[in-house]
Amino acid sequence: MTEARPRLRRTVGDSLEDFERDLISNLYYQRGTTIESASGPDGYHTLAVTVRDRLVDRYARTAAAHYAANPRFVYYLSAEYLLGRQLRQNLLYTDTERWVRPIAEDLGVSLEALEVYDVEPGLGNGGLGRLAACLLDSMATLDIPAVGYGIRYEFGIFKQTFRDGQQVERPDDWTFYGNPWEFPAPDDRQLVGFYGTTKADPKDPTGLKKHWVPGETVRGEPSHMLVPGYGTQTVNIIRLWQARASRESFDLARFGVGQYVEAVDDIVKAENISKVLYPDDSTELGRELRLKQQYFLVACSLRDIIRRYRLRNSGWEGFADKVVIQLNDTHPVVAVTELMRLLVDEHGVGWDEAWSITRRTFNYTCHTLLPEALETWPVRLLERLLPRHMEIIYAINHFFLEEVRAAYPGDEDVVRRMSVIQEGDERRVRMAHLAVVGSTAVNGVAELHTKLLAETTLHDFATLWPERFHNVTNGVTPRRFLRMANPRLSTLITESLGDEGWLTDLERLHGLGTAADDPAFRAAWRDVKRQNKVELAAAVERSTGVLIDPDALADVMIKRFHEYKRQQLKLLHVITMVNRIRADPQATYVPRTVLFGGKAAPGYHAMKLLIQLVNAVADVVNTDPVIARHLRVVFPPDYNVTKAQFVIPAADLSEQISLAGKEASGTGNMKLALNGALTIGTLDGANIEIRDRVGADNFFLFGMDAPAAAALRRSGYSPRSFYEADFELRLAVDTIASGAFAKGDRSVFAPVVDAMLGRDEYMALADYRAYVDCQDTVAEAWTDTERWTRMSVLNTARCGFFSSDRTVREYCAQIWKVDPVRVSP
Ligand code: Z16
Repeated sequence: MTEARPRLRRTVGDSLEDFERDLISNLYYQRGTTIESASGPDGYHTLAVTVRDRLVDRYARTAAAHYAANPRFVYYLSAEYLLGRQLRQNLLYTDTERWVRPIAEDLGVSLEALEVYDVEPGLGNGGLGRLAACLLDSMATLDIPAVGYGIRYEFGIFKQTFRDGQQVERPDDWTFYGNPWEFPAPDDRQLVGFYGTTKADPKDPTGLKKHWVPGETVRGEPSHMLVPGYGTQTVNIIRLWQARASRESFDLARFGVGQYVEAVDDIVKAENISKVLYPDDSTELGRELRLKQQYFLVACSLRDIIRRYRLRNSGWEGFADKVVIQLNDTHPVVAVTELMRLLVDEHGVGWDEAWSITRRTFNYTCHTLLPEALETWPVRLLERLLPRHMEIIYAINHFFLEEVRAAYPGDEDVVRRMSVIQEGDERRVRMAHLAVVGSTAVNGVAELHTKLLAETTLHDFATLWPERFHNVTNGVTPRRFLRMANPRLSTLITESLGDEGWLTDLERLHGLGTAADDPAFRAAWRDVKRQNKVELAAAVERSTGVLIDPDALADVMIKRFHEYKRQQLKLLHVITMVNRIRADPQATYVPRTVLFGGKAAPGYHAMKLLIQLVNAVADVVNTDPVIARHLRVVFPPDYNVTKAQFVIPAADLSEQISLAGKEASGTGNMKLALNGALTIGTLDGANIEIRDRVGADNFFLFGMDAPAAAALRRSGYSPRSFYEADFELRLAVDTIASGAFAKGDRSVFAPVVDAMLGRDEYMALADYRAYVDCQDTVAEAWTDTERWTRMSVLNTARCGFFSSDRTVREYCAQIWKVDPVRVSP
């Protein structure tokens, strides 16, 4: 569809009358109902397709402009996307909300009432998936020709519920009521092979060309969703693949002898490939099905990319000039071998030329420093599942190690360290090494992350090929995370700056710097924050039953539960506040609401127990009349993009307290600061760059930096010595150990205590004192309302850098070397 030359004929009008007529028409002829009998879902679906049609019109013109220009395209390969709800975004991007409100009112429904049916596609875990969505938004906004490729998981990230405070996972059947935002494109289906054998090509003297006979084939069926740019005509797409049984999957022999049910088994097996998203955030899990998912994504997408290339081009010399592929983490890295296989085995390109094309086509973004998050796959598994790819990996590695040996004659240690194959009892393929070897550019996602990558994880590669290493600090889209999430603050900003230009030029927020000194502006700023908190309070009461005070300091920690992010440190602070109030109930305390949000991977027992402890502490705090006067703890279940859009605008304090050197970047930190929350944080990830920009006076810094943390670990870290040396810390840990949060049962949370006093892998106890003291400084600062507001305004004013528009501009200039293509109205 993308490539056909559409007739440039308008199909939708651009007046309110047209919109209203289309709504009625869609209700009748698409939904098959009437105004009188329409249900809520009928209303939602009708509105959705009516808005969608406005984007289809732009998409058709975008496809035509791209066809005519035959530009260089960015192809973003990602196993995860967290797009968020689509309805509000598309109303904003088509500027139709102003029509929908009066029409809906006439019909006696509200937009808010319809929006409850707008299901967020939860096709990702956390930061990496949401970053992919922000980058796509910014690429479209900057008129960059781009396609995102991903998997259409039938079940996205699980829904989190709490039973007796424990996380219980429920399946996310997100398409149950249908998805009005996607277009199936069965004509563009692809066949993907697995297993089987390889045969030599008798006519190939080099032995590098082979023929793969797969043992199993699966069909990939694409559908696409529209990705509109803001303030421009460009509408790009994200293409998602779903696995379907291929004709070969039907076991015809079995059908013949009446084994109908057995024959259908293979269909089920094939369709399982895209059934469910792996719910693991930054922990490797070497499961065969996951590797199948990765190859499925890669195989379908590369064939589609080649199909698109061939619509306007021929020959392979120009391929890497028209195609740039960005690999989002190691998940799609098998693409390096698949492109080699397609070129060498299927298209008869010689190995060297194929390698040159491949290397020039790919770039790789790394999102972690945790060794356990860097994927490795057992050689045995690859040999079985993708036999030809394993051979290609050996060949790539062979030529690569020749290069290493030439650079470091006699140094077999460096060869062992750099090899794509990790030797040992179970030989494994290091996907990050394969990615670096097969790419032109490799990037980290924040300055510290890139620096540490080059010094540690990828040190040998950064030494051999320094020119390949880049930093591109992450960003967030100001459309979703400021304009849509925080309309009140957006209006105030626009009034102050004079126009809405900041939405696509976020550095213009600097213009708020002077307004920070205007008491009337500060009062208006506070008023917005308070109204946002009133709204959040209502939502929190609905979901947790707990009342919160909109005048209390809203202290939020929203992110996946992971030991390195240190929710346990936050909890020690909460318990310390409880103990202080208990010890002196008459003293004055700054009223606080601590809000937690986030999921733990279903198999991550330590973090699931910590979730249970957070809920148990919340229970004790909120039901003790003395404590609840000063402190509330709430944990609304199922934190996701939709909930983020409610919480972030209401936050006063942003908790970014990971152990320095562990959080690659963070992006919630950017969203919160942009919405005027002050950060309490360590010198980790992008926190450093946030602090550099907002100013040290407007940021609450505490704790060890990365070198200090590394030094403490080397010197033999003992959490017990910190426990013994600090009375309040000891009391906090002992309070957990006493069973105070388990009705006196000391055993329930004993593993939490043991983890703290035993290994304390992420050295929370070492940073406890600095953290609690820093929180006292925060409380003190909060009492000076005018000063706090000024700091809040300056955070927003100085965070323009963290727009994903800037991130995309940097990718374009440093890595992609692509130019925009304008689409005429
Ligand atoms: C993920 O969300 C991230 C890293 C990773 O290896 C796997 C997943 Cl699913 C996150 C990082 O933890 C975070 O620091 C970063 O901001 C985000 O990716 C986007 O780069």
